Amino acid sequence: MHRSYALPAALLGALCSAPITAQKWGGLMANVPRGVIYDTGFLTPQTSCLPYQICERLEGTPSRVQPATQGSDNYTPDYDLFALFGAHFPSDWQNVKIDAMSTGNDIIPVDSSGKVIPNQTLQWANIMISVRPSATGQAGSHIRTMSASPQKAGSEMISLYFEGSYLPPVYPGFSYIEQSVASINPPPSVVNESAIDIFMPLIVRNGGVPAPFYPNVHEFYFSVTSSSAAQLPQSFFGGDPANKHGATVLKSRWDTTNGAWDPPVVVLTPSDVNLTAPNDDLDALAVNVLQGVTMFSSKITLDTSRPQIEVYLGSGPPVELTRDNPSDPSIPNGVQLIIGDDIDGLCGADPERDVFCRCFATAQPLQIPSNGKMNMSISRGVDVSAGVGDYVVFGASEWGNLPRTNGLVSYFFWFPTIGPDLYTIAGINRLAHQDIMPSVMVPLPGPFQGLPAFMAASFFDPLNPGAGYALSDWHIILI
Ligand SMILES: [Ca+2]
Ligand SMILES: [Ca+2]
Ligand SMILES: [Ca+2]
Repeated sequence: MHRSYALPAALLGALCSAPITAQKWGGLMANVPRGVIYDTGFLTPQTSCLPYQICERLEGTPSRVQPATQGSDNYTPDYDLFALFGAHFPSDWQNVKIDAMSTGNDIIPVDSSGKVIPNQTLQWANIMISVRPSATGQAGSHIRTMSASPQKAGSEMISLYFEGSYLPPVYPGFSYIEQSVASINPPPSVVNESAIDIFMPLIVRNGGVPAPFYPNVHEFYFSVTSSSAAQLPQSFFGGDPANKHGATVLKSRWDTTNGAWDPPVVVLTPSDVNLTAPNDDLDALAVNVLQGVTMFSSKITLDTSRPQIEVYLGSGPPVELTRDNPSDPSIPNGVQLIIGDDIDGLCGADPERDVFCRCFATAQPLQIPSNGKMNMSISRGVDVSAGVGDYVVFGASEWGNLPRTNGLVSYFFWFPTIGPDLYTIAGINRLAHQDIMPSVMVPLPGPFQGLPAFMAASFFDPLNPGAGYALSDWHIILI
C-alpha cells in the first residue's frame, strides 16, 4: 500500500454549491449487489439468468449476472426457485413466476399519510425503481435515452433520495442513475428486470446474520404474475379462491432448523391493496417489516390515473407514497417518469446516519473545498458462501465542475481512530467517456479490520493541473 501524508494543495479550490437538476450517474447504490428477476432470460458464457429465475447482479462496474448464490448452512436462506417451491409444488414448481419480491428490509420512514419524511438528524432514505421496457420517461431523462436504444429502459435502476435525508446536498431530492444494463458485461440484448431487492446477496454472503441495514433475514415476500397464479395450487393462497390472484402478497419463511422454506402463506389479499379486478396485478413490492407497511405498484392496464407507487399502512385503503416536497410530491415525477410509464420493480433503503454498516458506505455531509463533487459508491462484504473473505468495492462517477477529459482518479482511506494520515489505496486512469468508473475490488488491509473508515475519491487531469481537483464527499464504512 502506498501511503501519503497530506491532501494535495490543489484540493483547496472553490466550493461548488450550484443546484443540480439533471440525473446524475452513480449514487450510493451504484456498486451494491442485488437480487433480480428477469421476465426474459439471457445466456452468455459469462452471464446467465433464465426467465423468472432468481438471480443476483454482482457488485461493481461492470457487473455480471448469475443464478442466486446458495448458502452452505441451515441458517442461510437459499433463494433458488426449487428451494423455495420444489417441496410444496413438486409437479410444476417452474410455473411460479414471481413479478415482485422483497426480503422485508425496505425500511424507509413513512408517515400516516404515506409521505416519506426522514428524521434529518438521524436518517436518510432512498427508493429504487425499475420500469417496463415500454416506458419513455421525461424529455432529457435517462429512461428517455434508453427507450430509444435497442435494449430499452426495462433494466435500468434509478433511485430517488428523499428530501430531509441526512446526506450531502447533492443527494436529497435528486434522482440518480444507479445501475444500467449497459454496465453488464457482456451487455445482454433486450431484457427486463421485473423484480429487484438489494438485500438478498448481502444476506447470503454474510451467512444469514442480521445487520442494521437488513435486520430481517429469514423471510421472502413475493407476488406472482396473473397467469402464474392461475396455474398454482390453491393451497398457496389459503382457502379463498379470490386470493388466487396476481395481486396477492405471499410470504415464505426460511426454517433454520431444517434449512428449508416453509410453504407460502398469504400476507396481503387483493382487497387489502385494492386490486380485485381479474386483470389487476401487483407488479412491484417493497415490504417494511419494522413499520408494518408495504409499498407496491400495480400494473397499468386502463387506469393510468392510479398512483404508480402506493403504500398499505396496515389497515384501510392504500394511499399514494409521496415525498416531502410540497410543490412536487410525486415520486415517479422525481425519478423523471411520465404518466403511463409502468414501474415494475421497487426497493427502498434506510441505512441510518451514524450506523457503521459493514456492507455499505454512506456519504457524510463534510464540506471539503474542491472543484465540484464527484460521486462514489462503496460496498463491502464477507462472502461466507464462496470463502472470498473480506473485501471492499468502490467506484467513482461524475466530474464535478471539471470538463470530461482523460485523467487520474485516486482513492483514499482515512481512519479517524488512528490519526490524521490518509492512505492512498488505488490510483487508476479515467477516460473521458466513462460516466461510471470501472470499480476496484480490494481485500481489506488486515490491520484496519473492524475500524470505522472514511473513503474519498479525487480526479484531476495531469495535463492540465491548473484546472484543479474534483473530490467526492467522504463515505463512512466499518471495515
Ligand atoms: Ca423493469
Ligand atoms: Ca403480481
Ligand atoms: Ca406498476
